[in-house]
Amino acid sequence: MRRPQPARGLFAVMSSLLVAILYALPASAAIAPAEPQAAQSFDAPSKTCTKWTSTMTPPKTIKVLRTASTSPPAKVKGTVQTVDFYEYVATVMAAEWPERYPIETIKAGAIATKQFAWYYIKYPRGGTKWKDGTKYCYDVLDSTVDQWYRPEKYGPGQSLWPAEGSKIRQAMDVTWDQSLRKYQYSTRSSRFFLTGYRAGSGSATCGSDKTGFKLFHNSTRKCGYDGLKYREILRLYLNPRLEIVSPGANDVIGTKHGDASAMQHSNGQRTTRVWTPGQPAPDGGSNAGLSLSTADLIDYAAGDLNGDGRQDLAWLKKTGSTSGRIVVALSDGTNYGDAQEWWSGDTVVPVNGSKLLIGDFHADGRQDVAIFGRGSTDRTSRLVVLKRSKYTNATELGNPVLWLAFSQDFDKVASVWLGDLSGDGRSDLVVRQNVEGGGVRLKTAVTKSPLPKSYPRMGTYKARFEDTSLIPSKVKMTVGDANRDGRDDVLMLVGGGGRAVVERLQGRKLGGLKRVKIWTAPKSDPIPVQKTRLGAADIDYDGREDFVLYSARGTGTRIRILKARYDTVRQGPDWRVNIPWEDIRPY
Ligand SMILES: [Ca+2]
Ligand SMILES: [Ca+2]
Ligand SMILES: [Ca+2]
Ligand SMILES: [Ca+2]
Repeated sequence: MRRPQPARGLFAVMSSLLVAILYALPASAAIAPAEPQAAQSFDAPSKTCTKWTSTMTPPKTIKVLRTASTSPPAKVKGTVQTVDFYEYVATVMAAEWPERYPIETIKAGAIATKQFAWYYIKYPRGGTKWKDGTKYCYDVLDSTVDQWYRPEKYGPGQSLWPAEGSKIRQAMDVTWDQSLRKYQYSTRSSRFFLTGYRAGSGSATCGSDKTGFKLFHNSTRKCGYDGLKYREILRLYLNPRLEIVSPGANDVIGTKHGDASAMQHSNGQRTTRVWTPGQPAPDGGSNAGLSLSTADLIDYAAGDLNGDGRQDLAWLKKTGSTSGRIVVALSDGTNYGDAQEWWSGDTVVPVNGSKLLIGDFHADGRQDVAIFGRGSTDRTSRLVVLKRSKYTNATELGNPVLWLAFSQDFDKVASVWLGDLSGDGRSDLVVRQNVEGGGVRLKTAVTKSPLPKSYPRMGTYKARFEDTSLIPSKVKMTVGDANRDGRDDVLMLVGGGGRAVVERLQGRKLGGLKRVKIWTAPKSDPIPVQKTRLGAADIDYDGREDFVLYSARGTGTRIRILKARYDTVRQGPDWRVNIPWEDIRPY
């Protein structure tokens, strides 16, 4: 999640000059936008109005042609207003996706509302208006031809303006950096498409009137009541080939781009090292170095624990055989801040050998902390979740709740990750086993949706991938969404028997994994897989998590980025650092 900068003051000043008019129209669906229409073609000079070409970062402003009549002295009809884009979306949302809707429906609406306007800023239709002898261009109309925009009723300072903390503002903030695409197989490219929404039939049930391009107020509201999360709603209405683009995974430094992050293991100490794109060949890590003492240190993990879009660091310290404390250092955008104790108590599972994991188990946009540990009987394991229930209490984590207790010999777990394979916003579990006699196996369990009130909260734990031809020491894996379909994938680097191969095991709805080979390392620049460790981050800020390879090179380490594309990778950046490869652990 990423909160936008506070809205700028320009429009707030303008709106205060306007006379509030109460419109009789209901804040509902009668006021949905027109059908999507193809952008017309124009001469080059008139093609841009609000000049904004990015499809990754939302525009800052929008030009709106006012068609509504208001009373003097603030007659706006026929004028083009330049409006802060965030304010524009909030004002439209207040009318179109009101507070009484379920929050997940509002989130889906917030993405569609933002993208509708963004689309016409990026692909202008060339609208102009003469006023007092001057020609003004505009991006959208304030009427139902586009989206209903009435700041005199719903704008800042008015009674219906969505306040900070309202459902609308929460929904907008959680989804602000997210946008939608349709993948096109024919051109192997993704299209930033025109979203829309309409009232739809009052009798339609959730999903029954889906078309692949629009949302419907009536039925998506029912989806919200049915317990669907916004990604599930978007996928239901906008599939096939929908991509939910959520860029910047693993941004520690606060540049928005994802960073390469690894812990340097040395005697008695663990030191964070973070490398950020745009800085050539940094040496010895960046300024985000934080040192942890190894005394009683069990494990550490990265995650955004305060919802500002930056990855923070958490670690687990042992205080007894089944008790510990969780300490957090928040990233301030430049460095990790002071260590704060967030929780201490009974860990339920034995602390020794346990793994600390971070993920969102409730699909509420807040990252929770989990501990994966030994089960209470032989050859079993357990996963417990400590819920982060609100942000207002800066340090609050709930006590561990049993999420899954299952037949998995704890001593046979080679690696464990959290990832949202099913794409509902809830973390699922991925366990790697190295098969006796050869090969690699992955087993998964998916958190149920909607979430059951009591145990078990996960579906069946079962094998989803197995290849007995693989040599475990030459197979490196991590988890991230490499094809930006909103579902996490297992990123896999496979060596042995020739040149190294990059593969993606694509997460699927029920926790399945679909194997797709995407790239073979060139002969001229091979990858020493056995002496490589794998991390993931969205280095180029396109919503696809990229492969971060840490490979042994001389006495140091080569950090090599393979940027994920749909069916291949692009190489770079490529850094060399003076840290022995043996000491580096990606996190
Ligand atoms: Ca954070
Ligand atoms: Ca999930
Ligand atoms: Ca994926
Ligand atoms: Ca990327």
